[in-house]
Amino acid sequence: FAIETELRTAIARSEISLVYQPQIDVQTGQIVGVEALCRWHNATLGHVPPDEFISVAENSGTIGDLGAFVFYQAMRDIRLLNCTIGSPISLSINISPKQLLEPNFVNEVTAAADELLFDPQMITLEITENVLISDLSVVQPVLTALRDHGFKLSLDDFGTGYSSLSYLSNLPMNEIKIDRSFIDKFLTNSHSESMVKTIIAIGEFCELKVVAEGVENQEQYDRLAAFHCDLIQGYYLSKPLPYDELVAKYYSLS
Ligand code: G
Ligand code: G
Ligand code: MN
Ligand code: NA
Repeated sequence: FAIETELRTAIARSEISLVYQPQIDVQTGQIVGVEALCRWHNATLGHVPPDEFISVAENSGTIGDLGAFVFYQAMRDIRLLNCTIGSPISLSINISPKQLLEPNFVNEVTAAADELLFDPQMITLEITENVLISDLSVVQPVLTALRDHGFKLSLDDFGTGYSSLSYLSNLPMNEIKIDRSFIDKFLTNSHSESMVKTIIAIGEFCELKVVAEGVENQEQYDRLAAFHCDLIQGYYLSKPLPYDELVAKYYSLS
């Protein structure tokens, strides 16, 4: 219960921060976007990983506030960055299934983009595949509304959950992210290699961008490039960085 109690006041105490992990276009080698990931440091609990506190937030009714904090902060940061660089980058934000299905979500995220003058076309909302466990008749109108407002949609952790090709063709997605578990071992495990190739082929066929996450070395990068994966993310290029470090590493103007 300590996590739940502390989490209620974590935003007010400025304990939640964001880090940004670059996404590189394999064709050009340029950064074309970043994924925002949240971090929580609490005086008594120390660093609590998002895997733990996101589900607590979902089950204790605070995911709406936490999620709104994340998308406002991320849009503020990346809008500021985009104002100072030549070619603007896109912003990927993780949206939990519970957060997505809160009645005000579409209004709030749209209002945030409006207020901060952030073009929704430059925002990708990442939704994990297991959102599809929920009733499609509930999920689909929300996704369609987001697309109508201009947001891009990405299916995160692809290959691990319950999607089928019929889901994919019925949902207004723009992108799929190959789950890290396949990238971890696709160089040595033929099943994982087949999964990676198949997901890339599905992406091509469905006209979806394909992102590989968790790329940790050059061999993986080169192989994914040879397979025509579109975007690469992972420690090989950069771990997720606080805003100031992201700017210093990639955009220092000195
Ligand atoms: O950053 P990383 O290790 O530790 O993230 C672990 C998990 O937490 C990932 O599945 C990631 O999608 C999720 N996560 C990180 N930040 C957020 C966030 O702001 N919102 C949601 N819903 N999930 C997040
Ligand atoms: O599920 P999601 O894709 O949102 O989560 C991304 C998670 O993967 C974050 O926890 C992030 O810190 C982590 N991550 C990013 N790049 C790498 C990597 O190259 N290797 C490993 N092991 N984890 C990574
Ligand atoms: Mn993600
Ligand atoms: Na993922």
